[in-house]
This record gives sequence, structure tokens and C-alpha cells, in this order.
Amino acid sequence: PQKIYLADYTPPTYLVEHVDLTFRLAPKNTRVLARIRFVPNPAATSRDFFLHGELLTLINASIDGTPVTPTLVEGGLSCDVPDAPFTWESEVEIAPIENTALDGLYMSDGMYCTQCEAEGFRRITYYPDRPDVMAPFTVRIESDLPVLLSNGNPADRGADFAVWHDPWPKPSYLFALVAGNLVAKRGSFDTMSGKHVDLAVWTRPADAAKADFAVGALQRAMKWDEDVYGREYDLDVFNIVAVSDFNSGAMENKGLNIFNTAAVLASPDTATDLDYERVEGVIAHEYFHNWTGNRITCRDWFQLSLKEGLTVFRDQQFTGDLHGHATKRIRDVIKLRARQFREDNGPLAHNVRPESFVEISNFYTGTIYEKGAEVIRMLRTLVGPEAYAKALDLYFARHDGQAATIEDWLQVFVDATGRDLTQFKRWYSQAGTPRVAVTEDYTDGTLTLTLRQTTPPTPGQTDKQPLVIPVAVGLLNPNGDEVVPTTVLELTGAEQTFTFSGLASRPVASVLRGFSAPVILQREQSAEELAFLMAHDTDSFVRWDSGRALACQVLVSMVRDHAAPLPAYLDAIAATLADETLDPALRAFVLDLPSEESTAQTLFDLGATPEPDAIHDAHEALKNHLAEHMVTLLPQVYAACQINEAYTPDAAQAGKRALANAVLNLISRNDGGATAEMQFTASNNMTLSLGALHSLLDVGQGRAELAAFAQRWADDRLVIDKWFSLQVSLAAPRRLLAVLTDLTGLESFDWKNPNRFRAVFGAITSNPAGFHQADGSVYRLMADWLIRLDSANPWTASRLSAAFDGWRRYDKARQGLMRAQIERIAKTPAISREMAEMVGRMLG
Ligand code: HT7
Ligand code: ZN
Repeated sequence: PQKIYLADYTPPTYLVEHVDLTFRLAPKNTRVLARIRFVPNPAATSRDFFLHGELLTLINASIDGTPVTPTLVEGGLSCDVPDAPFTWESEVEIAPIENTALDGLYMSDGMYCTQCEAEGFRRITYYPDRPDVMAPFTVRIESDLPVLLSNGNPADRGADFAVWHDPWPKPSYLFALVAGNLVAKRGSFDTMSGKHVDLAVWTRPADAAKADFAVGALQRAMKWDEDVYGREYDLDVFNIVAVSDFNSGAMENKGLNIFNTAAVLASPDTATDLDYERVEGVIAHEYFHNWTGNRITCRDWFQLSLKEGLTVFRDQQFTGDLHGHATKRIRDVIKLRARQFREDNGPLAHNVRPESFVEISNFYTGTIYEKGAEVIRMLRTLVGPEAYAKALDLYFARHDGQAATIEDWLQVFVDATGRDLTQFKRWYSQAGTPRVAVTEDYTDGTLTLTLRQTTPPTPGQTDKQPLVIPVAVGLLNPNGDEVVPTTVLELTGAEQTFTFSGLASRPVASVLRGFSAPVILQREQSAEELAFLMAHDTDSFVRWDSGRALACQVLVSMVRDHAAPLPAYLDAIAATLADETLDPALRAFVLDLPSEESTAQTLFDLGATPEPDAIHDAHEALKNHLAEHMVTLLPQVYAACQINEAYTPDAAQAGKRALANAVLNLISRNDGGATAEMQFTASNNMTLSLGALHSLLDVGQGRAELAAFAQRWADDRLVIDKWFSLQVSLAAPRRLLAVLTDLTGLESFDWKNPNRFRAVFGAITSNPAGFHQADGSVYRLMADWLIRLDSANPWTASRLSAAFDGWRRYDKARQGLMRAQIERIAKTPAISREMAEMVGRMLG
């Protein structure tokens, strides 16, 4: 497949002044009439005219009213056109009902909806489908369905048509259309300049009661963006639509966000506390795109992180401001390490700004999103919050209405602060997770910290240059008092030393506070020192991460040396759990052990070949040791976490429920699941029900509860997705194949629905010992299903194929088995371009 290179960028030959679209909706034969005013681009180097188009049947085309016969080529058409402004008209036919890829115009539950990012608009009509062509759109929808929506403001409505006008120039990937039998939960927002905005969250009638929370979340996001970034909304309406069949979480189409039902619907009995936080976070994320993505968009798809990294950073700030920065940061780092570090360590590693791709859809990754956000967080740390705010004001003022680049983004920081960012820019062009080794020396009241950075080679990039790494450090004296508050050390060389003098005694250094950079810290620390930081550090991130580092040491020695867990570790966990001055949410996090996947990576980094069953057994054994060690403490903590008030998803209640569920998981190892059964029966919310079910399955119980759960929630697809996931992620490793076979044989396993498919095959990565069964049976089953899904929905299939990305870490036999499946996928006739690129990269 053909690769596209960043270096080959050329400006569009024609720009678009205005677009008029008419949709005559019908499931099998929708007609799309386009009237587009083109003008020559003075910045262009040629006058070639090419319009993207895929899976379209061209009915007719004309230029300035004269019929033309364009040349149809793969991926679009070309045509002789004037070297002057002209009006292009075309009519095409498409079949939304046959669109199982969910890209372009498709149908879900009888409703028409669209997904155009990144390159779906070309499946709707012929158009220069690239983000640097921005235009105002007028859209007429003809249908007798009751709700007809598009971008912008409503302009006209009749019995069987609606017209929408979007005055803000936008790229085609932000186009959206929805038509269906929907109901609205309404609200409003008065902006900082007094403009009234009507808000609506549209759902199927059966889901109406689950949309209230989303309206409130949207209002909170709108207010926060005004207060913190000075960004005001710019249309009269803001619509959100919930769709059951959707490839990702949500889409920021101008004025008409389209959401996966999983990312917008919430009610106490069907959504967990984490779901609530996610719903609010995704709503905020899509809303924030109105400025960082829509008003200022990307010049080309290589700049994807320009909008995604920045918008993730903004939604992280928002959730932290609303619900507490400590827990938010820990959650984000857990996700970053699981998703992005894994990617950076394997064959799919790529730059935050890639330099080439076959399919941009394969680059909606942890690196573009989460590492992109980390890069912006570092920039803010380095320049300080005031300079960051000044640079952002300049960014909005300078680039509003433009399609910008990473260079434009960095230049506003250069201009606002005078700082040279030449070296910092390497974060965008160098893949891989840097390792920062820390050594220390204490002599005569002076602590010398030596920091050394290295970045391992990644595919196509062997030579790595030093990066600018902000390392936030604080020092504690042996009593646990902070003697040097947080100081940001700027590591720019391969090796650098930093001194702290005038110290009365040898301090304990707390390093990488707040996870100030997306790096792996390499530091020899004794169990005592880690336990000390767990107990005393003022930085909640290092406090938690010290517990993680200790757990990691314990797990490695359990796997490698069959050692018993260190008493110092068990005591430190018990002390943290018993500390009632600590936020329950933070106490819950110390019980959250590193995943089996991360233990496998740690062992691999230490030169060992990870053995998935041994790792699984060690994790189980450690949980049993913890349960035994805290046999009297656990029920006390559990009792203290009970809540008598009505359910709210706020941080205080959510923290207590998180702790109750974490503790319950260990209690179940002591009481065989008796307390969990009681919690399941008594629960009136999904957080506690699911927590109880999880604990029961973990100890081999819960069959009756699983059946009751399935019966109660049979009509709620999102809840049944949880039911599927839980069984896959918690299956005993040797039973996973049977569980998968049973689940995929159920009538309710609607494999073409991305949420359902992900609920099963996305959950496999949380069960590594099951996935890596030595006979390769689960690899084979997974590959079979990926091939099947690829024929219907390449986007979701190719993303899930990344489950195989760690294949080189394992023993020769497993490597061979995994490689065989990856090759089988690669050789499948008619495999999609998306999947071909993914498996090609994995085989390297
Ligand atoms: N910007 C949106 C990306 C997205 C997407 C990409 C490819 C295929 C389907 C998709 N749905 C949404 C979502 C976001 O980051 O906000
Ligand atoms: Zn986004």
C-alpha cells in the first residue's frame, strides 16, 4: 500500500468559498447533491484539480452549469477546470444501510448518522477531503424522519426537510448529519458575552432518562473553557447525539457532536463512577475541540496531535479541577503506561508527529493523544502557567480560522516567552520512551543527583538525541518533613548533575513528582526508602508510585526467585490503608497492583522471558498474601466506606466506593465471596454491583449472580457489554478459550457492533495468561475474529489487532504461534489497507 509523507505536503490547488449540500435520504439509495464554489489558491504550485471520492456512484457533474465528464480514478476524480473561480455541481448515490465500516454516512438503529474524521467525507460526495480546505456549509436534509440535524444553526424547517447553515469555515472531516426518531434532553448556556445557546442531548426514546448527566457535563465544560481558557461558544445551538454503533468514543463535529452511547449515557444503576467521570471527560473533550481542533484545525493529518494532544491536556486539566488533581493524575499515568508506553516499546512505536503513514486511521493512538498531552504538560511546566496562558492567547488570536502546524504551535511559545524550543521540538520527532537513570551521592550536607537519559531504538529510528526533560524533585528529611520543596530540574544533556547543599542530614529524594515527564525512571531504591516515600511524601503521585515500584519489585522476585512478598511491602500497604487522613480514592489506588502485562514488560526489560502463567500465579499469590496480612483491617476499612446517602457520582462518594470495591476484592479471598454476595444483593448502583461481581468471579464464584445480572439487564446493551467484558478479563486462563467460544456463540454477540466486539476482544489484553495459552488456541481464535471483523469494519479490527504487538517479548514457541497468526491475517485476500498496514508494521 502507498505511503504518504509529511515532507510531500503541497497546498491545495483550489480553495472552497462555500458548500451547499442536499441529502435525499433513503437507506439503499441516498442522493447527495453538492454545489461547491471553488477559487484558485494563490499559494498553490499547480492547477491540477482532484476531488476525493470513494464508494460513490456519480450520477452527473457540471461546471458553471455545463455538464462535464470527469475522469474517475481510484480514490476520486480529476477534471479540466478553469483557472478562475467556478461552481462545481454533482449528484451522487450512496447506500448508508450497507455501510458497516461506520465511516461516512451510515445507519444505526434506524437512524442516519455520519463519521467523517479522518477521511469519511469522501464517501459522501466528491470533495477536496483534506483538513486545510475550510469552508462554510449549508445543508438541506430531505426525509420524513422527525429529527433532522446538521452542523451550525437551524435555518429552515418544513414537514419533510430541514436546512442548516454553519457560518464557520470548517474542514470536511467536521461535517455531520443525523436523521432519526430521537428525543432531546434540553438545557441552555448563557456565554460570557451574554449570548444564549440552546443545548440538546439526543437519544433513542428508551435512553432519554440517561441523558441528564450529559447536559450538566456540557454546561460545566462550557463554563470551564470560558473561565480557564477564555474560550466562548460561537453558535446558537449545541447538539449531541448518542449512537449505538460507533467506532470510537465521540466526534467533535461543529455544533453537532456525535457520541458513542457508552460515552454519553449515564444513570446510577447502569453506569459506574468511572463511567460518569469518562462521560463528563469525553463531553468536555469534544466541546473543547470547538477551539482546539475546529476553529483552529490541522494543516494535514501528520499534525493530528496538534488538536488531540492539546485537547486531551485540556480535558485532563478540566477533570482535575473538578474532581481532584491527585487521583486524575494517577489514573492518567496508569493509562499512559498501559497504552502509550506499551506502544512505544514495540513495533508500533511512532512519533507524536509521524512522518509517514498508509492509513491515518491507524494513528489515533496513545502516542498522538496521551503522549501528545504529556508534551504539552511539559511545555507548561517549563514555561510556567502564566506564560502558558499568554502563549495560548496568542495561539487563538494568531491562528483562529486556520489550519495550523506543530511549528505554528511551538512558535507562539517562542514568541510569548523568548525561549528557544529547538531541542524541545524533538519530543515531536523522536519516538520511544526515554529512560532516566538516577544516582545520588550525599557528602557533607550536599546531595548530588546525577540524571542520565537514553531512549531505546524504535522502528526506523536508531539514533536518539537527548530531549529536554523536566524532572520535578523534592527532598524530605529522615523525619518525613519536606526540606526542599518541588524544584523542576531541566535535563537537557545525556548526563547532568544537580546539587542541593546546606542539608542537615542525608535526605530522601522524591523524584519525578507529579509525573513531570513521560519517562521511565531507573533508580535503585531500597524497600525501606520506597515505604518511607509511600508514607511521607507530600507529592501524592510519588507516594502512590513508590507503592507501585515496590509492588513491582515484589512481583519480579516472586516470579523469578519464587520469593515470598517482602514484609516491608505488606506493612506499607497496610499502613496506607489504615491511614484515615488519606483520601479513600488514593488508598484504593495502593491496592491496585501493577497489571500482569506491566510485570511482563518489567521482566523483559530485566532480560528475562516473561512466562504469562507464572506472572498470573504471582499476582494471585500476592493478592492472597495481602488478604491474609490484613485480615482484620480489611473489614474495618470496608465498614468505614459504606455510604448511607443517595447515590451521587461525586469524587467523595466515588472514592469511598473505589476503596470499598478494592478492599472487597481482598476480603473475598478470605471469606470465599460471602461479603461480595451481600454487596451484590444490596447494591443499588452499578459501581457496587460490578465491584461485587468482579470479586466473585475472581474467587471462582458468581455464576448465579452473572445469570441474574444478564437477565436484569438484557435490554441494556451498555450494561451487557460490561457483562461480556468481565467474563473475558476474569476468566481463569485455561478457561478463556471456552469462555470466548461460549460468548461469541450467543445470539447477543452482535459482532458488527463495535462496543460488543470490543467488550469481548478488547478485554483479552486484560487477561494475558489467557491470551498467551501455550497451545496458541486463543491467538488463533482472535485472528479468526479479526479477519471476520476486518471485512465489515476495518477501523475497529485494525485497532484491536494491536493485541499482538508484544509478540517478540515471549518465548520462541509463543513467538512462532503469534507470528503465524499475524502472517495469516496479512495473507488474507481482500484484507483492508488499515489492517495490512498494522500487521505489516508488527512484522517489521
Ligand atoms: N477526533 C475524533 C476522532 C474520531 C475518529 C477517528 C477515526 C475514526 C473514527 C473516529 N471517531 C472519532 C475523536 C476525538 O478525539 O475527539
Ligand atoms: Zn479529540
